[in-house]
Amino acid sequence: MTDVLSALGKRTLVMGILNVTPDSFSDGGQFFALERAVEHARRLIAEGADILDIGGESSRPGAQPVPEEEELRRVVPVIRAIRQESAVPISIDTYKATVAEAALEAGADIVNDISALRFDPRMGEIIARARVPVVLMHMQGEPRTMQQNPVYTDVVREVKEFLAERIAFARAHGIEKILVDPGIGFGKTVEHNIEILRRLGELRDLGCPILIGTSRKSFIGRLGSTTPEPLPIHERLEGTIASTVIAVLNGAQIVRVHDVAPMKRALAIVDAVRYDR
Ligand code: 8Y7
Repeated sequence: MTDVLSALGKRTLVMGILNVTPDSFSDGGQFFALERAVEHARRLIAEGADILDIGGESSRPGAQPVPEEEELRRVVPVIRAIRQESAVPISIDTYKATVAEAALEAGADIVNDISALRFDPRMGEIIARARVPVVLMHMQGEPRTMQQNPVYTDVVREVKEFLAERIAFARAHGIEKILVDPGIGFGKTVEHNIEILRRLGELRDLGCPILIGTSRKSFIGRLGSTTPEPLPIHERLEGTIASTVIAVLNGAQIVRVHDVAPMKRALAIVDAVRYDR
């Protein structure tokens, strides 16, 4: 199942984003949210997603935390349902050890922790015991306030030093499979995000596969717009593809995106050049 990671170095892997948040269009409650999520998962799989990243709490700037019980109610049934019909590798997007534990029990294969094992003291041991890969992501601050005034002397150096420290921490807990992520948009200005994309190659020295997520993020909406207003979400695909291609040419091996089919079409060309096929 986690054999996906064996394809690393052969082609770029696409992680499809599956947000499981309450259904705002009907009053059907949990059941309809589950049905909608499973249908979206089927679509991501059909489009060729190599991994699904399932999350029950928004990490968008300014978002409020979701209680643990609610997060569990959202993600666990979705993971179980997908597992019943597909062997697609599943990543659980959470920084809570209890949620990670239940998700792994339900069939998840990877833990994507935006806090890089900092927010929950039990996370390291849960992941080590399950012997699954972890994604360690850089973030300055916390989601609710991180975009208020991010400051760095040298953003790439600081991200790299942070990730090196978190890799050592994960290894000390007995975690062996480690992916790193610079955390585009997590406590970063537009300029910080640009600098990270330009110099992403410096993170190769860490010796871990690099994952990156630029999909539909605010810097794309701002850079791509010709007016003071950022581009609406549905006009951010081209910027998402451009930024992802740059990241891949600079060493990213896994890309986290909403729009799997267009990204797969773009990466077929990138991979043909990059991996000489
Ligand atoms: C990322 C992420 C989000 C990312 C990793 C959004 C959960 C915000 N972004 N996880 N999660 N990397 N590893 O706009 O960039 O998708 S949520």
